[in-house]
Amino acid sequence: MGTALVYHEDMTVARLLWDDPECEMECPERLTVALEQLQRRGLEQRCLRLAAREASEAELGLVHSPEYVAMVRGTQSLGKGELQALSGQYDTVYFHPVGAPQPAFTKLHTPCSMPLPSTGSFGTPTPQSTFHCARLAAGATLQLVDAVLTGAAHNGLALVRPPGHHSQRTAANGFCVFNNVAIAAEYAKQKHGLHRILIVDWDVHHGQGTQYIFEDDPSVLYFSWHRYEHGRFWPYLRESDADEVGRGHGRGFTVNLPWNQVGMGNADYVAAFLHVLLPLAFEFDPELVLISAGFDSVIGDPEGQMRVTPECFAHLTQLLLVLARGRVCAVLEGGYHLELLAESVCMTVQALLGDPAPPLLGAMVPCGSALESIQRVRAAQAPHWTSLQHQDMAPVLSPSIGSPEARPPPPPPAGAEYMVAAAAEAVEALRALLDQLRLRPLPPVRTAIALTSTDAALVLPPGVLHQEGSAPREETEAWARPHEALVRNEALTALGKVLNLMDGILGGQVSSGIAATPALATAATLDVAIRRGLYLGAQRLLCVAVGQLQRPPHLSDDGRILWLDIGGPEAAALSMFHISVPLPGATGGLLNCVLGLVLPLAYGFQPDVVLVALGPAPGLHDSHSALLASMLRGPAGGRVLALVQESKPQLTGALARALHGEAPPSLGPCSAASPEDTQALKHLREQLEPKWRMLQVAVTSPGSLQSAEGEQFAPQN
Ligand code: X5A
Ligand code: ZN
Repeated sequence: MGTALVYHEDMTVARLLWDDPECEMECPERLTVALEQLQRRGLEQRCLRLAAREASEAELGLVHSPEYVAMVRGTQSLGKGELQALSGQYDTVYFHPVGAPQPAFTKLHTPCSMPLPSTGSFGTPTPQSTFHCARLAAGATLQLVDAVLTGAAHNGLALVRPPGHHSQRTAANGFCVFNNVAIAAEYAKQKHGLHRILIVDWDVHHGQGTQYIFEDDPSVLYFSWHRYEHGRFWPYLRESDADEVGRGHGRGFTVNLPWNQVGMGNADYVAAFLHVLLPLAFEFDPELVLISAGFDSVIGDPEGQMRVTPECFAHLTQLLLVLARGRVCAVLEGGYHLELLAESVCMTVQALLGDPAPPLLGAMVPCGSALESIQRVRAAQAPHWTSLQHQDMAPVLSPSIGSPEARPPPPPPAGAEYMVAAAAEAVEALRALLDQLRLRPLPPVRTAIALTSTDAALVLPPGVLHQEGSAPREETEAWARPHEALVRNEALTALGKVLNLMDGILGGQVSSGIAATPALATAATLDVAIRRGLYLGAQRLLCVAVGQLQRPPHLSDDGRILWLDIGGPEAAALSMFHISVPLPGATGGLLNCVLGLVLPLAYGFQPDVVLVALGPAPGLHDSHSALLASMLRGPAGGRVLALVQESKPQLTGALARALHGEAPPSLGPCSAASPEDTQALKHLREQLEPKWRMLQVAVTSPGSLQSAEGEQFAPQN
């Protein structure tokens, strides 16, 4: 079990053979640089490597018409001139002939060069055409789905080209020949009997091909964000806007989040996941998640012109891994800046492997245009999704898009030279940030657990280490001093281990830890852990206290500690850094609380470390605690310390697996939030939104955008 990586070097053969500035970016090096970087980082070696097979004609027929498949097959008998003419019949597509001269570029030795299966009804294998490559791309995706659905792998990535998401039933489009992800979704339904599949299209372009294929199908939830600019960006479609929600039985199962400006960054993307995709995804409860994983939204990409940094893809992946019991298949789509494509692919694979994601750097404040888009899609989808109902306070803005006829004609494509220059500039700006990330290597130990003698028999998940070390006794006593709850020998022993764990986490030896404490010592231990964290130099510390844990009275309110009490007596923001919310009763209420409050605050605060403490009466199901713990790995770069009471082996085991990167158990179909819980959350968010901008799901008022800038407490990185 683990992460599958599906690839075949034959997919590097197809390339553009004539002059076409719009098509030349879709080049073979996209695959080779990505694979090379995976190898250099030692990530490829950690994956279960699978050689891609070709999809059969029947498999292509799950989505495409027989005539279209025959047309693509027919390209094998055409010469270069005829192919160029044929390519011109489609929008931004090129076909590669059979037997064209191999370009001179360094071939990688890949582990995937096993012989191809014979091609059955397709006759003699013709291993150099677009047809062959495109069948491998679809086949690779199917193999990945097979591996994940048979349990041979937990999750995986298919490194493929040509990409797929623009391809339609009877048409190639936007470099795409066969719709790899759509074929895989249909295959998962028919061959594996699945009923609910989520497709997350994070490529910067709208996967209109995928949208058309599933627009009336309620068994496939299709989510896409895309550069749109009010319809002025390719593919210039009215149906890419937020008000397209699907048709017939499929209404509510197409979710479009159009970006009307370029330059969207990490805060915008994380906000879109927390406030749009994830609430719907949990309510949908998918059995499988397919990612149309294009990386053309990364900073420096000439197509996207966005500002997302590569590590954001680790966060997006992690956020999706809590769905469908972690059955996540990522399939390459676009991505045209070679270096940043490779970096982003590495980040995605790292997250799939369960490594903690590097912290997101830079201000976590979504921009006004992103909020406007988020608001519009929430309004369009609210009739179809319980989780969006009764939540928003701001009135819905009137649509800003005119009819497609009224929009100005598309500008001429930017010259390749200009794009290269712009990309180079953006990458330079990013380099300092990337270097900063590399200075903080992954800790050698991913998860350590400190148990008391009561729990010594607990069977640990594989890979989780027992932590026996302790701070010296005298030192521990000195730290414990004000607390009566810590005078007992057992409590002191446990505290010594907690201090040692905290040192390990902030010192970079351990990523996350779990510590058991004797009953009634949890609150005092938490207090000491906080003080120790500050003493060790933590600038910002997030404390999530669940279930009757008193906030230590002397705790400073200077912005270094954000105290979040889940299960407090009432919804109250006593200050910007002291927030209390009652424990939601239903699963739906808990999800609203986690996605709509806890995670936006956590991502906005950018803590150095997260402390999660489960008090005497946590009132949460173990599966809910596990979900909370695994989602709180994101904001602090994986640095989480969880405190639990001893003698709760189920809970302790669930937390250990979650912090170690295992997918939390599925929550199943979720019950709707109670009106009281929804009210409480709304009340809190109203109070906190002006300060904590990641909470916003709407532009407050048209004029307030500029003046609000810079008001948020700004973390010093
Ligand atoms: C897969 C993908 C982009 C096509 C751009 C056409 N296609 N201007 O990223
Ligand atoms: Zn794209």
